[in-house]
Amino acid sequence: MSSEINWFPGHMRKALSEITDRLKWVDIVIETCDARIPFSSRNPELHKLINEKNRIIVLNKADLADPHITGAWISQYEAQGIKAMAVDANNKGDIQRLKKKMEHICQPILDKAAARGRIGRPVRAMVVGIPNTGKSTIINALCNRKVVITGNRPGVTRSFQWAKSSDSMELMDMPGVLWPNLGSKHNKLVLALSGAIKTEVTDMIFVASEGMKYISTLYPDYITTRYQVPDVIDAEDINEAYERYLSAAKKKGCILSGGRIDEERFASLFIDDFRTGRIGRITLEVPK
Ligand SMILES: Nc1nc2c(ncn2[C@@H]2O[C@H](COP(=O)(O)OP(=O)(O)OP(=O)(O)O)[C@@H](O)[C@H]2O)c(=O)[nH]1
Ligand SMILES: [Mg+2]
Repeated sequence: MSSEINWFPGHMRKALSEITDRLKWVDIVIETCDARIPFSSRNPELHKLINEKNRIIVLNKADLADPHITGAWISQYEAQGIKAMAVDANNKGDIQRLKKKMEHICQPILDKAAARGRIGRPVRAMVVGIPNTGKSTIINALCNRKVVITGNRPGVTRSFQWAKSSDSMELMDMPGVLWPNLGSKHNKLVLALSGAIKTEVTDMIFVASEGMKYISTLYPDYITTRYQVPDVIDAEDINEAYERYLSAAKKKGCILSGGRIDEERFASLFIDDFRTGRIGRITLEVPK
């Protein structure tokens, strides 16, 4: 992957304007981020749009993230007066807590509506965020049934869609949106590694080898243990990092006929290991 990576197709531009147009219809916005990359998975364009609304930041996929660092992020948000929650969308308790928090935040709006005669009006929520952070999964979990499409790749939801959780809650699913240029080289790398950027526009060998190098600096034992490679001597040494990458690929049997290392196959395997938590619970960004 080069630092020129960019993925801001037409449907994302359209989604941004759909979000802008429909914000007035909702009482609260759920901004889903990826708990493994809480900084890079927050879209600055979205942030500008929803800053004035009732909002909860959901650090989703918390089951894949380092719980101590997730706790530190939540504490930081709370210290800043920002409502935030760590969520595993597949955990019923987490979803119940999210629902309760949404209802609590929206209660004053419902009370006002009731005073004007609109008794029992449902809470209306919009779920936004970058691709593949689990927006649609959270909506299905809140509805307790499969109402919207989910998928293990970015760009699954293509247009806004209402989903009714119950008589007391209506949810609007939105396509995941990135932003032009995607920030620093670090942002791009971790967005690609986490699965927010579609595979076709990324150099997977670059993402995997740089990802492995980066994870080695943060969690050296995880890589050594999973791939049975030597301990890191100098985490910044690119030659050593590349040797460890090749050695891990060899250990995993990624070898082409003639004995050459199949770097591409190992890249997919490594990225999949990271995305499914098989390397360990990893967070790539700590609060500042
Ligand atoms: N481990 C784990 N996986 C999750 C969680 N939430 C969602 N997923 C998985 O993440 C993938 C993406 O989920 P979606 O709900 O389709 O994500 P989305 O944000 O709606 O994605 P787009 O519509 O493409 O923007 C799916 O494979 C889900 O099963 C979670 O809390 N933990
Ligand atoms: Mg979706």
